[in-house]
Amino acid sequence: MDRETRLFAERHYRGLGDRVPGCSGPAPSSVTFIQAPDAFSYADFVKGFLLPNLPCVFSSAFTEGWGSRRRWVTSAGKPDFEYLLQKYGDVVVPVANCGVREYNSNPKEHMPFRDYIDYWKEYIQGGCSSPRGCLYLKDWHLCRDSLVDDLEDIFTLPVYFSSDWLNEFWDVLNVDDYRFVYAGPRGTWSPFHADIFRSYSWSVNICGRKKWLFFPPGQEEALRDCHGNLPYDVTSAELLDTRLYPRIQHSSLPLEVIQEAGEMIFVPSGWHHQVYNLDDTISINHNWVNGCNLANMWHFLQQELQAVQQEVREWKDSMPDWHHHCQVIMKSCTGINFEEFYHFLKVIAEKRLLVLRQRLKGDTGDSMGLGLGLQQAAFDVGRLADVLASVVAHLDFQRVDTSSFSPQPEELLQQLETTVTAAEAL
Ligand SMILES: O=C(O)CCC(=O)C(=O)O
Ligand SMILES: [Fe+2]
Repeated sequence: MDRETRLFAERHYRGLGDRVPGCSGPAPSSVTFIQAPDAFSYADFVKGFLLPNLPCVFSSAFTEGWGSRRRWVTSAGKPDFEYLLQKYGDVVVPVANCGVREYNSNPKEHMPFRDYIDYWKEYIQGGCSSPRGCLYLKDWHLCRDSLVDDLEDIFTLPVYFSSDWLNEFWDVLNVDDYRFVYAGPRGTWSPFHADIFRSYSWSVNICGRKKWLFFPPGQEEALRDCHGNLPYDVTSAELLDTRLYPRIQHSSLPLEVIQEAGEMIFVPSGWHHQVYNLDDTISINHNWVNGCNLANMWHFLQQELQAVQQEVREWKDSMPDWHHHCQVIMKSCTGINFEEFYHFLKVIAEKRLLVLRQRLKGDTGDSMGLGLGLQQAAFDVGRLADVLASVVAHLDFQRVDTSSFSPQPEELLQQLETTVTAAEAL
């Protein structure tokens, strides 16, 4: 990140004040298509898409050199089953059944990749149908689970998506990640959802095509049913029933995007979407959070806690550890609670503080951990300080037992604020 972009981004967040970042209002009528890698910088992406929280599609030229595009795909543009079998046949992968609804998702099972490929071939031979249903290989953590040593060759992380704190955090802990492979025949699809923790996602079609239906943040409200639940399938005829969907007349049409083979799509924070594979498709998708959507994640976590508190409110007065139990329930429903969110902020903050303090002392020797550069690190501490200030001021965070936290949240906030001031001159 250059200094001018950092100042631009800082002004953007100052201008927002306490409002949650993101675009509101009806969907734009089309998505921006970015043709040429040489003519599109990281700063262009930050200013044009990350800050305004708008989707875009990058041409296949951006993924031209990827090993997966060469090796996983036949000359006819189809998945190279033989190559994939030889490479990953024994790996156990998660598979969802698109034909069966379980709440607003699909039931998942695990099977060897080999068995999934057998199913896929059968499904093609059956004219896109199988007695086993419509199976979709989803959320395969190829990087995390892989014993293969040539990972870099599969894909190269595009610079636009390289400020990725979620994966940076998990890489430090070395237990998990949010890097996935999706693979499925024509007809497989993902039900209506917004991404985990209101993260961004990016997705590249290694082969095949996808149709995306997008709704900007807030537009999903008109799609809620009479119980306040979001639909499983936004294209369902059920939505025309105004007794079931009382606000449907206020809904606007989704932004429809066709993503071709090799193309890369940016999914902004909090945009609900539904996705169809139009052909036999393999994609690589990552979820990511950084300084630009950190406040969205924090806002989402506050909403999740509120929802839990609402659900169990009748026990508030009779249960001594009620607030603690709400955090435990939140952890099991959302995957994270306030304590873990603090831990996430702490891990990233300490890494940024380390490099910035070295630089501020005049030590220019070690560029380790700088990633997108000094200006990006300075921007990051500013966003961390803003969000941590809001966390520390939150009543429910004040109820969390932080006695074993090191550093103490107020102390970390102080360190961040001191560094923000010192980094202004950088
Ligand atoms: O490709 C799919 O089926 C879903 C992908 C998705 O939801 C995402 O990348 O956020
Ligand atoms: Fe998604």
